[in-house]
Amino acid sequence: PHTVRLSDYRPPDWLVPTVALDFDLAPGCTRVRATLTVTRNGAHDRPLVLDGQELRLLSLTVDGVADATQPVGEHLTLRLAGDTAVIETLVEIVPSANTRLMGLYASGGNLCTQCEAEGFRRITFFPDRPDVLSTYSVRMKADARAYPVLLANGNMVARGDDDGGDTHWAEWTDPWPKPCYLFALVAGDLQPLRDRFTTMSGREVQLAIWTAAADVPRCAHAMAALKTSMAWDEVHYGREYDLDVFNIVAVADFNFGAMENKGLNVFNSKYILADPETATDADFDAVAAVVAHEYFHNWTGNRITCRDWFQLSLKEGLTVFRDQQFSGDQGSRAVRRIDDVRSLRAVQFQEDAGPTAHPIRPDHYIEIGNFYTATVYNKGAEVIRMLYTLLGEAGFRAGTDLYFERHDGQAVTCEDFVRAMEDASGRDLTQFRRWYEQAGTPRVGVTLAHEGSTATITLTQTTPPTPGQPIKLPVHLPLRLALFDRASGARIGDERLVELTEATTTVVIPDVPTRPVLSLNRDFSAPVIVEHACPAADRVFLSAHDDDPFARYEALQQLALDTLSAEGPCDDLVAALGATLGGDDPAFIAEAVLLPTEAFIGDQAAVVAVDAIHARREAVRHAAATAHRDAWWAAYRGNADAAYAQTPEAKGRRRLKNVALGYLMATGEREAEVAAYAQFENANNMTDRIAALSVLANSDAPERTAALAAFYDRFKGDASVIDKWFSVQAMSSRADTLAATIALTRHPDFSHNPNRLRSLVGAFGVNQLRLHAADGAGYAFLADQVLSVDPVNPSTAARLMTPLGRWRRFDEGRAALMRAQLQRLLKTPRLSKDVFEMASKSLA
Ligand code: B3K
Ligand code: ZN
Repeated sequence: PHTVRLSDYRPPDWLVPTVALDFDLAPGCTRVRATLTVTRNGAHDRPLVLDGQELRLLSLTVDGVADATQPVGEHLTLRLAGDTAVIETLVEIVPSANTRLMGLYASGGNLCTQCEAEGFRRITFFPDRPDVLSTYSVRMKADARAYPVLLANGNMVARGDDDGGDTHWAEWTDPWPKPCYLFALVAGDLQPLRDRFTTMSGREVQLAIWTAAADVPRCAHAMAALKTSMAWDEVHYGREYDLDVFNIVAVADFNFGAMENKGLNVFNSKYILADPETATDADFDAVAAVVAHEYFHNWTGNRITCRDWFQLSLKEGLTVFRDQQFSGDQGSRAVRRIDDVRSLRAVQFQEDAGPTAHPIRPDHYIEIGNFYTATVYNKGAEVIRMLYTLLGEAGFRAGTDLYFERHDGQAVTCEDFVRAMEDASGRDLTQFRRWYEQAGTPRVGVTLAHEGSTATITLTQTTPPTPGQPIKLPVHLPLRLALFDRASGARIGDERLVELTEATTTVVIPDVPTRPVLSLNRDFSAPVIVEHACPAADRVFLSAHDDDPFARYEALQQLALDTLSAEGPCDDLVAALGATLGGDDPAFIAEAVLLPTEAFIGDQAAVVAVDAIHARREAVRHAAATAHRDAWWAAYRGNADAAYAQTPEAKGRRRLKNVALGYLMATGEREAEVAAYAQFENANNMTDRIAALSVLANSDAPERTAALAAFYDRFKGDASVIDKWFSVQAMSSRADTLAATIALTRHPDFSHNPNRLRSLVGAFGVNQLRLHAADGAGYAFLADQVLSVDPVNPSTAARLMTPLGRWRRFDEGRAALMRAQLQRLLKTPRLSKDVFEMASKSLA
C-alpha cells in the first residue's frame, strides 16, 4: 500500500468553484449526476484527476461533449485544453451494499452520508481533498413514502412531487464554500424535534433534530445542549451561527460519534438520544459534549478548514479543547478535568508509548482513517490548552480572534494557527511548535532541595524515542506549581507558572523557612509524566490540603499507584481514602477514591504483570472497603435520592453512591449483594440500574444470572441499552468472561453494527485480566473478530485490534502469542489497508 507524505503536499492543480449534484435515490441503486465547474489553478499543463471509488460511470461530458475516458483504478484523469471547463458525470452506486459506512449508505431504513475523510469519492468523481472548496447545490429525488424527509447542507430552496406523488424531490443550496468532506445528505422516515435560536446579531435560526418518531422525546437533552453551545460560542469566542437552519440527524449505524457536515450534522444515535430510563449520567454528559463539539466545528473546521489531512488536529485538537471548556462550564470544572486527564492517560499515553505513536501532526500515513486518534484529538487539545495557559485567557482570545479574521474561508495548517497565536500575543512560539512534530509523552523529573530558607526545585525533561523519532528535543511546557507548609497546611505564596524550555530548569524559591511540600503540574497544566520520588506522607498531605482539586485527586492517585505497584502494607492509602471520603463534594469524592485501573497500573511498569496486578488491586480494594465499611454504607445510603434529577449535584450523589456500592461489593459481604440486587430491581434510572448490574456481573452473586436476564428482557429492542448489556459481561473479571464473550458473539442481537462491536469486542479488548489470559485465547478471539469485521467495515476492524499492538509491554510468552495473531492478520489475503497499516506498524 501507498504511503502519503506531508512533504509531498502540493496545492490542487484544479479548483472546483461550484458543484451541482442531482441524486435519484434508492437503496439498491442510486444515480448521481454531478456538474463541476473546474478552473486551472496556476500555470501548468497537468490533467484534472478525479478520485472515485466503487462508482459505476454511466456517462461523462466535458463542456457538453460526450467523452469516452474511463477511470483507471480509483482515478478519472482528464486532459483539458482550456483553463476552465464544465465536467458532468453520471454514476451509479449501491447504498444498501455499502457496509463500510463511508459515502452514501443505508441505516435503519434511511439513507445517509459520511464523507470525512475520503468518503465523497464513493459518491461521485471529485478531487477529494480538503483544500478544494466549492459551493454546492443539491437536488434529490426519492420515493415519497419510504423517504418523506429529504435533507442536505444549507437551506432548502424548493420542493415538489413527481409521478402523482409517488416520488418527491427537494433542492438545497449551501452558500458557504466547503470541502467535499462536509457534504451531507439524508433521506428517511424521520420526525423532528424543533426549536429556535436567536443569534447575538438577532438572526433567527430554525433548529431541528431528526429521528424515528418514537425517539423524538429523547432528543430534548441534545436540543438543550445545542442551544447552550450556540450561546456559549458567542460569549466565549465571539462566534455566531451563519445559516438559517441547523439540522441534526441521528442514525443507528455510524463509524464514530458524529459528523459536523455544514448545517446538517449526522450523529451516532448514541450521542443524541437520552432519557433517564435508558441513558446514564455519563451518557447525558457525552451527548452534550458531542453536540457542542460538532456545533463548535462550524467555525473550527468548517469556516476555517484543514489544508490537508495531516493538519487534522488543527480542527480536532482545537474543537476538543473548546468542548472541554464548554463542559467544564456546565458542571464541576475539576471533575471534568479529572475525567479528561483520566482518558488521556488511558488511551493517548498508551498510544504515545506504543508502535503507532505519532505527533499530533503526523507526517505520513497509509490510511488516514487510522489517524482519528487520541493523539490528534486529545493530546491535540492539551497542546491548545498549553497555549491557553501560556498566553492567558485574553491573549488566547486575541489569538483566536486573529485566526478567525485572517483565515475565514480558507483551508489552512496548524502552522497558520500557531502564527496567529504568536502574532496576536507577541510571544515567540518557535520552540512550542515542537509539540506538533514530536511524538511521545515527555517525562519531567523532579527533585526538591531545602536549605536554610530556600527551596530549590530541579526539573528535567526527556522524551523517550518513538518509532521513526530516535532523538527528541526539549519542548516548551508550562508547569503550574505551588509549595505548601506542612505544619499549617496552607499554601506558601502564590501558585507559579514555570515555563520549561531546556532539558534542565532550576526554580529557586526564597523565604521558605521549613521543608515544604511540592504540588506540581497543577490542573495538569502539561500532558507529561511527572517522575517525583515523593514520600508517601507528602502525597497524603496534598490529598488533604492542596487547594487545586485536580492536584488533590492526583496526589491520591499517585499514592494509590505507588501502593498498588508494590507489595507490603497499604495503610497510608487506606487512611487517605478514608479522609477523602469524609469530604463534602460527592462528585469530587467519587472520582478521587476510585483506584487506578489495572491497565493504568500496568502502564507504570516495564512489564505488565497481568495476574499480580489484579490480585494486588483486589486485595487493596478489599482492605479499603473493610476498613471504611461504615463510611461506605453511609455514602451509599446517604446519597440514595428518591427523586431523580439531571443536575450536577444529583449526578454527583449518584456517582458517589455507585462508587460506594463497588467498594461494598469488595467487602465480600452478602449484604452488599442484596443491596446491589435491590438497587438493580428498584432503580428509576439507567445510571443506578447499570451500576448495580455491572457489579453483579462482576460477581458470583446468586442473583447474577437473573439480573442479566431481566435486564435483557426489559430493554430488548433498545440498541443502546443492549450495548450496555453486552459490555458489562465483556468487562467482567470472572474467569468465564472469555467463554461468555465468545458465546455472546452468537447471540441473535450481536451484529457488525459499530456500536455493538465496540460494546462487546471493544470492551473485551480493554479487559486487561481476561484479554491477556496466558494461554493466548483472548488474543485469538480478538484477531478472529478483526478478520470477520475487516471485509465488512475496515475502519472499525482496525480500531478493534489496537490492544494487540501493545505486545512489547508484556512478558515474552504473551508477547509471542500477540505477535502470532498480528502475523496471522498480516498473512490474510485481501486485508484492508486500514488493518494492514495497524498490523505492520505493530510488528515493525
Ligand atoms: N470529524 C468527525 C470525525 C470523522 C472521522 C472520520 N474517520 C467527527 C468529529 O471529530 O467531530
Ligand atoms: Zn471533531
